[in-house]
Amino acid sequence: MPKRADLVLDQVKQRALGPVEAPEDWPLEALTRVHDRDYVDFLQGAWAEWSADGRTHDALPLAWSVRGLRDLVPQSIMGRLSYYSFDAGTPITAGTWQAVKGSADVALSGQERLVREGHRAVFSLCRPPGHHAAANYYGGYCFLNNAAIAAQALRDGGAERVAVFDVDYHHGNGTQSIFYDRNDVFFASVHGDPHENFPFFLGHADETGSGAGEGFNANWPLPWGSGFEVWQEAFNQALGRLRDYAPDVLVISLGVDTFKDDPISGFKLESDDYFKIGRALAGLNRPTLFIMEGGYAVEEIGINTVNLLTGFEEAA
Ligand code: 5XA
Ligand code: ZN
Repeated sequence: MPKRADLVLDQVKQRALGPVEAPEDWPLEALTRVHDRDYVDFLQGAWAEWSADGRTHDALPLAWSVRGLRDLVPQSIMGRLSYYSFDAGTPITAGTWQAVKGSADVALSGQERLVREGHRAVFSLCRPPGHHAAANYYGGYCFLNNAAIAAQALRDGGAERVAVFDVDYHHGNGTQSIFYDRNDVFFASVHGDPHENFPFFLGHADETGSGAGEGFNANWPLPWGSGFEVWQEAFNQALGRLRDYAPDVLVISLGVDTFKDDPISGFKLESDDYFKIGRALAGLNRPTLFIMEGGYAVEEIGINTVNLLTGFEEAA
């Protein structure tokens, strides 16, 4: 729903949060730093392949390789839609590649401005979101992982330690899996318990990283119905871990589907709570890149997003 981005942008402008700028076009190599090349090629060509046979409806997967089935890349476009996806809620349509490439460009341009122009913070109004997309699969409305692409670009630009803090209602399974065995990008997430929430198969508290990444992944799954007090306690614990990690740059996966009236989520945050979250994030005192993720309470999405950014701005 393009209106969602417009509503956020309206609030950014109304509250004069800062200059609004268009992104630059980035080379595909910036995407393949975190995504597999065959996956990016698939995304880029999927609609042309799908529509070549005269199909005009959205492309959706039909079957998945679950327990006992083989992990082979099928040849047909129908098979590869299944191979590269993990849910049935993320259709590919005529403008998908342009949209996801544009969204990644917004993230890449954001990190570049943060560093080059020495800003305290930059907000990348990415649409569609990215945190469910892994190195080689899409789902949850996400195709390219904007936060991970930006975090990697920050590393490549010279930041030694980057932290990604995901405050969206849903666990950022894609971001977690991309950095799971690394200690140069710390991932922390507060989210709805995957026992009862999408993405269901990642996001538990015992997922702490592997190999060199052991101890550099931290999850706070919370029950459906959690209000700000419960949420804030987990959030404060995450802040403590982030402070200990002392990243050179902080990336926030900013979803506002934690809002009490969000139609697909189960937390109970109020619009005013977002100011407090912004202030607390500013307390980490790091150059900070905000990457837009989810949020479906259409009337409030702009207000809540910009409340958080205003809280940050006032405290920074
Ligand atoms: O953060 N992720 C989302 O908001 C999308 C969840 C998709 C559920 N079908
Ligand atoms: Zn979400």
